[in-house]
Amino acid sequence: MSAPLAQAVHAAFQQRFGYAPLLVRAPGRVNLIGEHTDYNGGFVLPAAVDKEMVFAVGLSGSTWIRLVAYDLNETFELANAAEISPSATHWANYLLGVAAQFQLRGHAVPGFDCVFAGTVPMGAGMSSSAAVECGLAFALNHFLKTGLDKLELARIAQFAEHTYAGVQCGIMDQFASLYGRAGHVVRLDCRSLDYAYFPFDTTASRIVLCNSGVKHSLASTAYNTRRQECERGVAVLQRNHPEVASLRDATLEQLDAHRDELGPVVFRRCAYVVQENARVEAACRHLEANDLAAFGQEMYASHAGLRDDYEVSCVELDALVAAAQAAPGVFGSRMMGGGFGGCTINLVAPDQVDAFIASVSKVYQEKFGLKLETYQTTIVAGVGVISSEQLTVSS
Ligand code: GAF
Repeated sequence: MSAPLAQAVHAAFQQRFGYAPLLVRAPGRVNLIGEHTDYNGGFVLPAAVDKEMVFAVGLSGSTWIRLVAYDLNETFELANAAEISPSATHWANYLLGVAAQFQLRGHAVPGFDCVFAGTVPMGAGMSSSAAVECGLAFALNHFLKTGLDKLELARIAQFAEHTYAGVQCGIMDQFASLYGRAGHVVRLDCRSLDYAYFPFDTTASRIVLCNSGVKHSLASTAYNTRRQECERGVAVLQRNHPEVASLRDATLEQLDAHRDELGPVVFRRCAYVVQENARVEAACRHLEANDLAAFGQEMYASHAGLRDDYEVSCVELDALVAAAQAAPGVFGSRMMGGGFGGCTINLVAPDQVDAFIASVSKVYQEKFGLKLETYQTTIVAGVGVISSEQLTVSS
């Protein structure tokens, strides 16, 4: 947690609103493997990381909602908290959508004040939006004394994204932000919502993110189209296999048998999802066996599927993965998150990190004339209160 950032947000709140807020931190996430599987009832393997959003929140004592995006130096105000609706102010929707979800569940939301800022890069596939949603959901749960568990808060955040951001996302990002555990990745079964933590030793393998700088727009129809294509695939399979409730239940043999009815595009989308689920399960076995080389091979295969069959990569991400594959000390590399830009995730031997960054940056500069931004991340705990001790730590 960045104490200076929390101090700045705290001070901005005090100055603007004149009373003491609750301070909350909400991390972004990485996903080691299992992409576009969450909304198909499949498996994912994310972790919360040390790129975080920080919130100062308090009840305003009136009907006003007053929101301050500290990084953007922008304010949004709504006179009556009982009349929340989607706004033309893009960033405010992630917060308003969360408050609206509490209301939909029958919890009256009084006026509140919120200042937020963060270090999760926007549009980098690290779930800055989920961090924003989860942080406020956590704070409102505290103030409204609603006593909702973390799973319900994740759902609130996910549905805020559906309704106020227009992205029919799965639950991975919100789950990772809320359920993160320091030093662990979490395997989530997105159908049963069972989960298990696996230790991930970042001293044996560093997690290095390479930001293509290409902005993905999850709200762009491409993400929602992928989801619809998967649903079409399930509908075709169900005619012959009523037990197939989601692609999680489907097999490659079933897909092959109905290839003509599915059509080439839907076939490829579905085949990718079925194979990616198998890769997550294999990857977890490799992690338990401490076999990072084998784990990395699953990552490369995941990228190939995302590029060729799911078609959510782009030339910049493909070039970054190819450059990583050619660099020394890299266990695995792939695009991460929704796609169409954002970051690659790379597992790199600690003593090779500098050489890796230098060589991939050089390739990126030569190929695209772009300066590559990279982040070395550590795995942290999920959403929580920032204590006064944490706030006063000097760093
Ligand atoms: C985005 C979505 F928000 C997630 O739910 C998930 O589908 C991911 O893309 C792809 O795995 O981050």
